[in-house]
Amino acid sequence: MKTVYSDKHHLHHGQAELFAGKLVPCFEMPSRADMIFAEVKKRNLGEILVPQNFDRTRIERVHRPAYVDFLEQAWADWTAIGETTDILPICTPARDMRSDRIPQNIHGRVSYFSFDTTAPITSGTWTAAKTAADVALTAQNLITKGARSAFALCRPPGHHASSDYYGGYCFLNNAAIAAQGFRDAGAARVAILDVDYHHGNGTQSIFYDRSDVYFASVHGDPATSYPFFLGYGDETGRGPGEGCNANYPLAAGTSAETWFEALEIACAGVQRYQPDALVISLGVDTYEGDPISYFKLKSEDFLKMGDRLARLDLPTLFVMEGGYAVEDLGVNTVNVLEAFAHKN
Ligand code: OKP
Ligand code: ZN
Repeated sequence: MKTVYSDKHHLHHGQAELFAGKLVPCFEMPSRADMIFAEVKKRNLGEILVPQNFDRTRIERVHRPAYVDFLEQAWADWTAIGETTDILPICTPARDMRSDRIPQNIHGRVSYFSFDTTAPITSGTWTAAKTAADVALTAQNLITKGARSAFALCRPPGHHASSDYYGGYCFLNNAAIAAQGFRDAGAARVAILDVDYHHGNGTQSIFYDRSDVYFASVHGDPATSYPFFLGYGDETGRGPGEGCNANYPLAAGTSAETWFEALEIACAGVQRYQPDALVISLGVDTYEGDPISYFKLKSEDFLKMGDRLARLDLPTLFVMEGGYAVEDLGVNTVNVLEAFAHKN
């Protein structure tokens, strides 16, 4: 399996996120992608490619142009008012507040386009996020050109970012951009299977009204797990998209055995949909050692996961999402990919 990777992810390096009432060092750190990259090389997963530079219009197929403008300009707008630290929002438009007017000043704009306090924007965030989207599109293109699988080693991750807001360490939705890439290259139906511990709220939202992209996710129950406000089992899609969204929320503390039962049901849904291509939002924060998540998969379970995903027998793009037990992150991630490649 080929890997697409760029070291430009280092340009995104937040200082701190708000966690349990304190500013703590960001869990989503550059060493994460470095660890995965080192393991890909160590185990000879396959050739490693740098991303091509795609036009911004490819991103705007799933993100609102005003949002992309905001991300590209945010750091310049922030430093223009004399600020020098990372950008974090002050407030968020809740329930009955106005969301039809984009504020003019940078503090207002940051608050408008974000939904939490975990994703600082730094001087290099736009370049890193744009490059991660390019990584996903480059890997998608390999599959469109005939490869059976590919690994997009994206950082920052993407699945919490929606059409016009960021949060949860995510700015551009790499998996959604790639899924749309498959559609634009002629695939009639694309499925996205999200195995990250956290619900992929952004991906769900982007495709919620559509029948051409199926979204399935196994994740921590939003009643007790981040991102709290999306990911319940009764969210099944809307209008033409009815039946094309499938959530499998599991209680915090869920065992590997129960997790694999849910994966089995999610895989059956993907199979029924008969997609032309599959995108896996690959978070490995389901690991028992993850510092911010609460499932109990062991490193060997990630081999089993790769094995199961291979049996779907579909052209498959892996897009990196979460995983914060940095020491074991490379092994857990490459376990999925290697087991998958072994069967394909
Ligand atoms: C990003 B991805 C939980 C705090 C949650 C944000 C988590 C973002 C996860 N106690 N902080 O889905 O891995
Ligand atoms: Zn996660």
